[in-house]
Amino acid sequence: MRTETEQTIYLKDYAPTPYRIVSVDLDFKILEDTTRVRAQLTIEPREQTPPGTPLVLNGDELKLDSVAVDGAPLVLSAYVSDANALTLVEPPHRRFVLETEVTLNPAANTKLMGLYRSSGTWCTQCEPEGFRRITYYLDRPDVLAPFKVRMSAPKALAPVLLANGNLVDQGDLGDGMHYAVWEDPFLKPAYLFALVAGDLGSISDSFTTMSGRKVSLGIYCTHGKENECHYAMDSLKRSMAWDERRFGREYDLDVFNIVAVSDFNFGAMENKGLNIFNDKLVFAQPETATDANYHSIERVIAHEYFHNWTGNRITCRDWFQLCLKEGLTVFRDQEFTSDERSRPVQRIHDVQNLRTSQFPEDGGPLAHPPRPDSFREINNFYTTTVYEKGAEIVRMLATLLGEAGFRKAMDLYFERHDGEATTIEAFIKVFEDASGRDLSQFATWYLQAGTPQVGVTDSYDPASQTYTLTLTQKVEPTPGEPTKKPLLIPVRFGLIGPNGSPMGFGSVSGGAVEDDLILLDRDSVTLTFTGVANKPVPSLFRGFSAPVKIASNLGQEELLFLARHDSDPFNRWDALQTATTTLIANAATGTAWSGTEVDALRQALVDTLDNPELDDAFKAQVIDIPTEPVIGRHIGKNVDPDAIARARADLVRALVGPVAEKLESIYRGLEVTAPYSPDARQAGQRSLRNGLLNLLTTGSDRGSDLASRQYDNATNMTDRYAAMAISARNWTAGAPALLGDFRTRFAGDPLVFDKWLTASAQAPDDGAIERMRATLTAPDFPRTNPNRLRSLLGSFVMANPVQFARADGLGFRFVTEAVAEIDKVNPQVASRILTGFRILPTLETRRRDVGLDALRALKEQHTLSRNVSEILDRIIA
Ligand code: 0A1
Ligand code: ZN
Repeated sequence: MRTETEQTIYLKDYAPTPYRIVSVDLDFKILEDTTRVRAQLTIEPREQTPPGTPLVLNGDELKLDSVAVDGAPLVLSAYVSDANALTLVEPPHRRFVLETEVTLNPAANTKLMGLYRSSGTWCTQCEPEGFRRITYYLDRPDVLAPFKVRMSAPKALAPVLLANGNLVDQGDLGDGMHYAVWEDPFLKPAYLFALVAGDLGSISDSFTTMSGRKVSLGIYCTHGKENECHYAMDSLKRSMAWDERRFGREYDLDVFNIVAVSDFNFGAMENKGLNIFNDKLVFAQPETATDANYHSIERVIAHEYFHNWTGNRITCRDWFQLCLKEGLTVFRDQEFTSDERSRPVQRIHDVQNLRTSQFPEDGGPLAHPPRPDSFREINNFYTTTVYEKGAEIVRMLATLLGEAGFRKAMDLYFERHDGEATTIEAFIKVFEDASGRDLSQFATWYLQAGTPQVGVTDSYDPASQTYTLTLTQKVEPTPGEPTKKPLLIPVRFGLIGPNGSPMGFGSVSGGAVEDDLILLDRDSVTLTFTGVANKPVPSLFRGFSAPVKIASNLGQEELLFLARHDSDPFNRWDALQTATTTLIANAATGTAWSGTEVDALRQALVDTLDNPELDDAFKAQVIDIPTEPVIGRHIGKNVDPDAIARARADLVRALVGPVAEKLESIYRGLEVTAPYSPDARQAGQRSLRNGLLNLLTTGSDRGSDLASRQYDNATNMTDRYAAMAISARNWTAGAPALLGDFRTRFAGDPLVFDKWLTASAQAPDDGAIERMRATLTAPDFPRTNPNRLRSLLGSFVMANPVQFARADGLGFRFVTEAVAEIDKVNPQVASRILTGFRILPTLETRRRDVGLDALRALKEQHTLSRNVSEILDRIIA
């Protein structure tokens, strides 16, 4: 059952609009209950447009109050209008001004797209298609125009009036009203429009650019939260300096403002000169924010700021090109964080994230290419494939071109396309022109879905001192793509000799090798290395040089050898992850581990902990045992989450048992005594200590008490939250008490409530669903707030397979029922939660069947949004 249109949009149908928008003048009259929007659009036909071509402007839930052309009201026969469009049947064949008026009710806008109210503040979200909920417009990213915005509002309700660009006028209007006029000189697509009106506090600062211009910086927030905005401000200034240093990019307006709001569908939005943020990515103080929160704030502040060049100055021609701005900007924020903190630690963090969320997407029913060629609902394509795989593709370009070559290409990109709305093809062309390389095969990364699996076999011939390495690639079919082309896969590699040091070789033949880079460009490549004195251990995909799954031929002994000797820190980490995953996956599917294997793995972990040369953050990543969803993904089919959870806990117990005392003493020695600072070193120390607490809690009977003690004595949220979350995830004897205390201790702080919701949703106990149901149906649960809903339901579907994928179907049904309710309020949040069902094809039959039953019931019993229907149909198909 459904009502919304089911139309599919295709990239191949792209055509420019027949009319251009020359300039935009907007006038917002904001009153307590309604907002009147008057738009004056200066429009002209393109040269090729035949006279009499209708002009079709997009709308969404709009009601037209009046329409005029060049000041004269239009007669009824001259236009057609409904909620979704305004059509001028025969517009003048010259430049003209179209004036429309609509009235909005922002308080009723629970979809949080367009103009809405969040805790009383008026704010906007226009990407991708929210502007059409504000006024009739050519709402697509290739329509670029200069905007002038006048806004008036009651002074008492909205002393702060902000929009894009520079403030050019403001004043009093009498009757308690005032106004402001903002002008943005840069051409922009409507999705970058923003407006904020409200009673807000703020902090301010300034930044002097490399050419000596002074930019005023402001962060606006609810009164009383100003003190929690300083880390965001510091991150902003560091981002601005970094983009100058690393990419030669300078900020271009006199003002840069950020506003924190509590109701927001995503993390944040890069509106020109006026970024709007989910407040969880702005507010931080040690008592209520964790190190991970500080880390995300720094990253997202940088991400949105970097969009000013990659996204705003150069934008996307159409929404199929989304990864043009997103993949590139994620790559840039990852690089920023690597430079600001530790490169290997950041790389491991990013790859963990890729494997936890992107690989499952790419290997399941929701797989799609980073540059898709059709969609029903564009909001469903703000995915980890577009963002994170998109970033990996840019990283591979950087690997292929080298640092100087990459910078040269980026300079050419800015020079050639500044001020344009462009495409992935144009982006790749820049890299070809700057490097002289043919990247036509490489481009397949953007056009094809699925994670390649790379197979490895090798042999050594002592008589001729030759080493032979064969690499193969294969991509499983994905929805709509039964056959796959071979990709150009850059494999950064090294050979390691028996004594653990790097090994040279004479020559190499059989394939393309550039220094330490193998270019795997066919289904299979066999390389012959001569002059190899001993049998080497190959270290492949150093730094995770390509987003692939490696079916390594290395046994545990060789993996542990790499973990000890590889000069590449990423591969040291990865070798241990692979060794651990293999043991757990085998045990969960019936092949028990041997005592020797566990002893060897334990020794490798202990040696890492004892190594004085490694930093704490890295050690914490090494001792982090792969999560149940990651192991499930590794097994791939007939997955039984209970068996995985048991095997994982058994392995941790076997690993920890004999060294529990030692681990506890390291844990005790790592307590931070200095005053809290979110810096990488201190945060790393806490993450190692909490990683040990996690091991001890899963693997020994010491953990429960240690965690409760840590919870009670904690002086910051990082330690307190870790103690509670670890207790909950292991459902220790102390867990219910900690959850109870946490909830009351921080009652009244919504962002801390989110942490409670997450911890509670991830607990694997059989009471989890009842607890969640009680929370969700409590009369005071803020059921329109995306953060609350995602913290509870998003964490449940993504990180609690034991309860979500219960064989009795209770977990699935709980979620589909919640999704049906949420869909009525906010379709974007509902469809995002539903994507958790993408694990169905990997599950054992019984669970898969009850999961499909729940989805079919959702489809049959409810009228669903386009967002939810599209995801549902793709999973059921
Ligand atoms: N461009 C933003 C992401 C974003 C997308 C959609 C939104 O509302 C539906 C909000 C933000 C970014 O990459 O940060
Ligand atoms: Zn972005």
